[in-house]
Amino acid sequence: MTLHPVPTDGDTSWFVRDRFGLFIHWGLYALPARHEWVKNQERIADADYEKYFRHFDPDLYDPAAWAAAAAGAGMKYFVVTTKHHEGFCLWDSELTDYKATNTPYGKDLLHPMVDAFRAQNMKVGFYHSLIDWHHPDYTVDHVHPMRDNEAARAGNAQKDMGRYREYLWGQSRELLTGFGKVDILWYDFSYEGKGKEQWQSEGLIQMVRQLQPGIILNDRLQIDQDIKTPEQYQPREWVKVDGKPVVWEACQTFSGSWGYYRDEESWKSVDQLVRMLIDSVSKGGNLLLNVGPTGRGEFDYRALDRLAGMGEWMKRHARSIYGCTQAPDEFQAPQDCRLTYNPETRRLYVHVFAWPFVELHLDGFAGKVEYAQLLNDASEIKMEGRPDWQGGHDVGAGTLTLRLPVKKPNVTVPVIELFLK
Ligand code: JFZ
Repeated sequence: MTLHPVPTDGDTSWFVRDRFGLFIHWGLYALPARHEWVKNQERIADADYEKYFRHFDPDLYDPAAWAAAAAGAGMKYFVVTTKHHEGFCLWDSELTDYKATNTPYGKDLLHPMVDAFRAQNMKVGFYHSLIDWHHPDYTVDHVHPMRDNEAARAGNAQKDMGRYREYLWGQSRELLTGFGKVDILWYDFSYEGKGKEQWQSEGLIQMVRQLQPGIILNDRLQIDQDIKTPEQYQPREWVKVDGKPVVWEACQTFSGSWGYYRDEESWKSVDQLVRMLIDSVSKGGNLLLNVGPTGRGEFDYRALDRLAGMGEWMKRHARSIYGCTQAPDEFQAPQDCRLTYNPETRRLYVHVFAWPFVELHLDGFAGKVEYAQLLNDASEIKMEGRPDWQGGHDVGAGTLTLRLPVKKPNVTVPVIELFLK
């Protein structure tokens, strides 16, 4: 049978249909352009990091263009860093001066973004960092940029994490009351000493649910909520908690870092990215794919190239993604393939990662398929049982054999649509 994830408080009904979202990591770290953790990695003091605040001026920022690029790729929701670990805020928060409106740019970045993505019918998600390397009351520990600075560590005695918690709650309240319906809140992250006690996660979750009933909450407050968020890896099977399948979303980068990283050369290909999206859906999950916009406010050419390439594929294959999930157990994917399944239309999709020579053998499918076609051009794929020539070579009785064209169709990943009986 088809697997159903364990129900939770948030409304995940749209989320498990939409499957594909855009992550945006944008902040001052776009200027050093060498990782969103640069302040930490290079142990940069506030006074030295200040130069990025003084020079932040994304004059080419055009959120309508971002939203169009995302929608064109087939993405249905987005999640943007309202604040990352560096502490800089994209919106005009009343609780800090460390925000976009006080940079040379001088304007709120978040409202126009939310409007632009909503105009593309995309759902709205906020990533919000629990960690804060700028707030005066946030204590210096082993994960802090000033971890090796004795004076900074000594300063902990004067700090009050309770005040930081009020700031965290207060900003959460701003984000959940000032931007209309927020569909996802993606807190990040917790560890020993900076976790549910410090954030008072239980109360925070209550407040969030009261302000935005139905909102989807992630799993990084040290109390699991609606979704699990495997990061930078593809799970080998449907993600489970206590042995039960849950709603999950893999988050992935184009090139390794989340913030804009000019010199990174490890960009994934369109082909690889499309396969990652398929792979997630074939295991009942989503893909949240990240762009790190530049300090001028643009998606760089490599990101635009990948988004356009994915859109080219999605244009013809979206129906093997939206509304789809893992195939029922009785259908096992053949070698080099992934299966997805739409339980409403009862169509099964065979995604062929490596194009075989003319025959694709589907063990256990015999007698179950009414019609088969290539999804990209709706051309019929002929079906056979056991071939009667060459002694049926080595094909067993329960096997359905598809007769494929010799040449791989001219698409990134060809998909065969099977109409079940
Ligand atoms: C976190 C962030 O630190 C990172 O910058 C990015 O925003 C990503 C989506 O989320 O990444 C993590 C979080 C936790 C761990 C490692 C990376 N961890 O616990 O090892």
